Amino acid sequence: MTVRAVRPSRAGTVPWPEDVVAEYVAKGYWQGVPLGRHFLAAADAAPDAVALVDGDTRLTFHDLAARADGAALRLRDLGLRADDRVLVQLPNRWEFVVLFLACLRSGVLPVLALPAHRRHELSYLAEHAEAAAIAVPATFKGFDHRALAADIAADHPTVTHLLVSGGGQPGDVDLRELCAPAADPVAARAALDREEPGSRDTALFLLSGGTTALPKLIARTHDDYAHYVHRTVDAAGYGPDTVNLVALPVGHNFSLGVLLATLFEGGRVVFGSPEPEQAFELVERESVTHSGLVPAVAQRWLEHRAAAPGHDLGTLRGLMVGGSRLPDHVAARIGPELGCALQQGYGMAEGLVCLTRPAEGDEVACHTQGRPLSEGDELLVVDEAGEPVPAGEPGVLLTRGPYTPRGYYRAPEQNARVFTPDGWYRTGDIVRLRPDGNVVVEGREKDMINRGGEKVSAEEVENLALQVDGVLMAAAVAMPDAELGERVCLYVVPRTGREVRLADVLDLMRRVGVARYKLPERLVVVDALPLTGMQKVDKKALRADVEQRLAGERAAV
Ligand code: OOB
Repeated sequence: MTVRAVRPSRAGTVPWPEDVVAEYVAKGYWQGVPLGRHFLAAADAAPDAVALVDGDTRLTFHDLAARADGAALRLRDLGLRADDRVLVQLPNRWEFVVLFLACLRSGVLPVLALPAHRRHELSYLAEHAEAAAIAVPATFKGFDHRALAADIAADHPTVTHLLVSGGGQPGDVDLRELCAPAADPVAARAALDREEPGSRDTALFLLSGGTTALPKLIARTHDDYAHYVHRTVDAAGYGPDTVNLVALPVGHNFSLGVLLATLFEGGRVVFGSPEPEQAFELVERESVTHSGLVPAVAQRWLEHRAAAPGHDLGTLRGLMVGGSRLPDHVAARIGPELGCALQQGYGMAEGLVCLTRPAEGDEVACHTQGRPLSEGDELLVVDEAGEPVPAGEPGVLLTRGPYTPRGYYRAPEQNARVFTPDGWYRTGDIVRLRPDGNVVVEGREKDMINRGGEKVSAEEVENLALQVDGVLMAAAVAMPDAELGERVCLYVVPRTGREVRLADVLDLMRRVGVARYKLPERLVVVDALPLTGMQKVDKKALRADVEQRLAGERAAV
């Protein structure tokens, strides 16, 4: 076997130390096989099996592989090379899967944005990743993604191609044509195999959930992501008979892992809406066996099931729920009411993912967020002084392991804050580690609002609010919400003699072009913000304040 140099990924990724690499290789966590080859192995094993269902489009493994290789060669024809970046903002459609696999095959790196992102986020990502291309649907849910992508391309000279799905303009690359099968699949495969990416190269960029003003990029390698995917297969029990309804945005680590895990096992991915009526119809029509949801959506499934029990959900075996805390009382209803096994998930784009294991029973599934996927995952729970807490006590979780990179891409200051010198990532989550190895998420120290699984950085919202005329000070905090768990509440101190309304803040955020899920849903105007002894804004006091206001309002009705 030829030994390849690891591509530098234009410097800025933080590699694992060499001794750790040697250990991960020796222990078999890193198999030295790029992700594209794992997919092709599954495709070769069952070429005629249906791999992907998206509405009326059904692609077999053979189709999908031929399309991925066709698209990989066409990316090269456009001049895109290994390590060039494509900013991908595609909804859960077949084109996403083809383009993503094409990237894996060619070494072009996808930067996975979410469909909800707008100018504020995309323009930063294009800049920071030095995107060479942007892939978007022409329109989606009434929004003109093509127009926004064209504006961003005009501002960013690195962007040379717009890949547009369904209705582009002259000069755009038609993404569906790009994703057509290779004319000669055998030759295409051979050509791509000759220049296959190295397994330790970066394979993709994920976005961090928000804690800083702008999202950070997480460079994930072929080896590290393949380990995550394979351990997901083991923990979820996927096989060739798995039919997985992937309803959450595929740009998210949670759904991307599940999607690849299903395909690598020769199972079938079905794209569809998470809304219960449509989802239940799909479960029936496609004999869906598994799905993954955030708690807010799982709750809607339960409500719909209770109100309209008509659909036959008999094929459904496993429901993975994660991304934000699933309340124990909701967890307890899933098995009995939906007739399938609940599997809780707690994880992060930075790496570590925990899942409850079906064999450990209902108590674990309903009261914990699971245990790490890999025996190579290290977990350390520390107190405020950074010392390990006594066993079973709550503290901040630090982690490192074979699929948790040692730093963000090109973010040395942030890395100095959230990665320790010996490579532990400080998750900012407050957890309890049970003697059986399962984690219970108790809270969070980081300044983030988890709106039904969508992560909102308080700092980002505050910086935007400070641009509103008349705002002197601003603080964003989570307010509890029965449906989404949390929503964004903004406290502001107006300048003397000025008035600030929620509409003013929303106007500004819309003008800047911020993803909608970040918009505050309540504004509280105060004379001063409470401060801690360290003269920082006392967010705990603000959270208590908004809770009290909500309780008062509930009592009043
Ligand atoms: C997943 O990934 P991200 O990157 O969107 O968000 C990570 C953060 C965690 O640090 C934690 O604060 C929160 O989301 N979180 C949970 C949770 N799952 C994630 N908080 C409480 N309970 C849970 N079950 O959200 C993600 C990535 C892969 C698998 C699952 C979730």
